Amino acid sequence: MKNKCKNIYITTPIYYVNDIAHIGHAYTTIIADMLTRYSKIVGYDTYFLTGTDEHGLKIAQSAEKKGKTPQEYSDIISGKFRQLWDDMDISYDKFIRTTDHEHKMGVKKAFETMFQNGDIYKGNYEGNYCVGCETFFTTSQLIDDEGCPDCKRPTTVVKEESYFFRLSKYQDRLLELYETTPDFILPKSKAKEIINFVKGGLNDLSISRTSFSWGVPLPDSMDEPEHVMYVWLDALMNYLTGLGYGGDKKLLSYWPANIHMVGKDILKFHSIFWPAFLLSLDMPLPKHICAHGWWTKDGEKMSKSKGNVVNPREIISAYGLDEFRYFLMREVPFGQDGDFSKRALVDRINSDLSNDLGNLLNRIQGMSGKYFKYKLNSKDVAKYHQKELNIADNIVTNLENYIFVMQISRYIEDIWKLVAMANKAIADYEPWNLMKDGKTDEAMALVAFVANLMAKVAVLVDCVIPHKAKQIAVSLGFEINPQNYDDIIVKRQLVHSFFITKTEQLFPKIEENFESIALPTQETNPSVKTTSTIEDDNIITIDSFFATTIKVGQITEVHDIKKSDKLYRLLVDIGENEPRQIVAGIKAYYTKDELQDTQVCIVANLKPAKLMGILSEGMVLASKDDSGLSLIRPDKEKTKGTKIS
Ligand code: ME8
Repeated sequence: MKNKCKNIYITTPIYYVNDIAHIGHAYTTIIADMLTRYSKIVGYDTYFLTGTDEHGLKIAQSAEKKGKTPQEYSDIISGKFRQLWDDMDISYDKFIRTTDHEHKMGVKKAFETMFQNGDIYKGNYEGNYCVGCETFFTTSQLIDDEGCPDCKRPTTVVKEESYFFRLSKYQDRLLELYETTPDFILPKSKAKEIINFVKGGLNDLSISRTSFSWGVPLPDSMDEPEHVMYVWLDALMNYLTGLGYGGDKKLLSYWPANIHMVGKDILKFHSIFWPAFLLSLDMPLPKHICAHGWWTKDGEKMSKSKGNVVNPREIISAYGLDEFRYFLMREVPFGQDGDFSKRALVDRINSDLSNDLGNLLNRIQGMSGKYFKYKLNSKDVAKYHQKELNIADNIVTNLENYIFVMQISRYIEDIWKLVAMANKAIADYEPWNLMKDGKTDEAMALVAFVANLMAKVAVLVDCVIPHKAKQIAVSLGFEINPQNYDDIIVKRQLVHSFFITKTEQLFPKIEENFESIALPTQETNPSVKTTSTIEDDNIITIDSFFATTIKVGQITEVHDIKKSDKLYRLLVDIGENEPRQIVAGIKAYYTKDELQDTQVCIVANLKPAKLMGILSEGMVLASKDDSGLSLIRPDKEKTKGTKIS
């Protein structure tokens, strides 16, 4: 087995208890869960921490509004978070609360250590504070002298005695960190903004408050009963106290964290404040801060007042837990913003899960039952399918490269290449004809080959859709565990034999009609057509249309191609980690300047092809008539990567 001794430590943010969990919180937690499950199956000793952030003015105010003490209020909401993660089968090892006694002890210990190291001093704070973001701002950072630059809500003026952390002292060491560890912040594209911020100069940070009391008191040695700790110092410390820092230290061997999974909204706290605190504490730094994008609903920001907050429980009960997990991880490349719509979810379920994966299992069950009494052996698989096996194994070997650089949607996309390969093998070799022609050995080899591909898929998607992966494994008669990961994935071994069991449908198709926008009936509006006059042999269903992924992209570079007066080589950013390279025959109609930084629509799931020896990873959409060629573009600027439907 792989280096089993390696420790992996993965965390989510600890969520504020001023609100109940929605799709954004679920997304962060699901991705962290996926990475944890992956690390465990690969054989790493993995620890996964999540929890709730319960101190600070924001929570105190929310509790007051509900007529509860902050502790009572925190107990209720924290309990709801934990219950949701339990119901969603999130594989956390510890659920930490910042009101836990051990945590508070650890935070005090950290304050004392920083103070002893000369990094904390007493002063007076005068500035602006956003309660919603629990963040201090200088007046020059505000919008119209008052608004929070992050959430835009009004800030309040704060003037009070405070302890300060010498953040400014760490400016150079932070810049050195970003330079020497370019993958400290992932995706790497997000590092630039942080580096610029730090280069702009860091002010020392106010780390204690005296105007309210709902927080961790300063250590007794400071003799400052009026002060409580700044909530972000308290909160960030959870990553260490969760391992026993300042207490029994039992789990500190997991430190440093491999992955702090966060949303982009709190990247600054994790990539500036947190490493500076750790440097002051003389503790090793985390390996990666991974910042994902923001979810909106049907193109709009979610908010309670709009009533458009996506509740994970509702989605899961309507569409299924693994379906929800799959959608979140597959739909949007990590780091990009995503839009949640039921239609997009149902499209994914019906195409990727039901049509591709579910049907494949169905076919394996059907063929093995009909031809081989549900018993398959792999003895002739290599004889007939070695070439395909090599291709499949090369895809599988490469997958590992995607995970810890957060190319999660890419990981899933490549696994689906195995699914496609299996479905194609059935179509190409036609086992029903092999059986008719008496080529039983060949038919057995084919069905067993397909079952082996399915076994690999099941092991690989266990971290993504764990419950359905187990259903596949039960149907194939094998187990998903680290030993089998090692045999099937790492050592590329075949499963010698299968005893197939028929199970219920893996992903039943969802019949949901999204076209049902209420139209006036014919009686009230005679101009509304009720029968179609379209006459076209090529008519397609909506499903066929959605097999094509068309996305909005931004042209970031335009290059000539040697010896071609028709083609440009374009780099088009469609919100993935790398821009797509596309060769387009539009040179006769557009100058480079006319194209640079403009938006276009591209077919994003076209098989890559070489044109003039250059790989083209998509097709730019255009329309051409006698008057020439025009590119098809969105009429208002859209987020890069937005799907066209
Ligand atoms: O910031 N899209 O807690 P929080 C994507 N307590 N992710 C979203 C999201 C959305 N629309 N909304 C929330 C805090 N999130 C602090 C953290 S850590 C030491 C302290 C997710 O309850 C995302 O992960 O406001 C974001 O970073 C987190 O919830 C913020 O949770």
